[in-house]
Amino acid sequence: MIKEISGVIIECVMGNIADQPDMMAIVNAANAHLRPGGGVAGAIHRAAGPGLEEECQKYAPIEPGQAVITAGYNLPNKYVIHTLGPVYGVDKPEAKLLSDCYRNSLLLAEQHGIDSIAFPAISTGYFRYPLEQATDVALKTVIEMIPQLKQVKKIRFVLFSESDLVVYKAELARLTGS
Ligand code: AR6
Repeated sequence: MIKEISGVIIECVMGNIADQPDMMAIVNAANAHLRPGGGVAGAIHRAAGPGLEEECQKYAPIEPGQAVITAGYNLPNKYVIHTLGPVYGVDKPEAKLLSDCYRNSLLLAEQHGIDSIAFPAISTGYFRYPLEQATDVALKTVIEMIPQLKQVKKIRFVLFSESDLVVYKAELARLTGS
């Protein structure tokens, strides 16, 4: 599914965040210590190689909602933006912290001249944020940011299952009135 809002393309696809070769940056659903871990972080660190973890140690630990940027190492992407989502039911207020992840990642992308960026569904795996609620926060935050974006021209949401993709598509259609 592809939508264009004020010259910025928003896409929702099913796939692996570590296999998005046409994106200048990908976003990591990181842990506070910026270590490999499982899920998205594990896939990204495996594909990037040990240089990524080494650079990450300069910035760790990070707080929920914060984002930091590194090179992409063996990934096909120039940059990785690492952000720490809230653990649902623990880090509060969850919606604000999750929104901060998307906003701060996009602000870093703007500062680094990034024209295309792919996001996973932050916090919806090990951190147990309910997918529908997290989707609402993710898409609303990105759409709100569009008027401020001068560098970012393409934003891709990469979902790990067909059922997650269905939720994203429905929410994007609802928010964009089509
Ligand atoms: N590509 C795209 N999406 C994925 C992939 C992938 N390769 N792998 C999982 N997902 P999670 P979190 C989906 O757990 O909830 C880690 O251990 C997954 O189905 O990666 O923010 C870190 O080290 C889910 O929908 O991130 C942290 O400790 C979404 O991506 C902690 O988990 C996020 O799942 C972060 O937890």
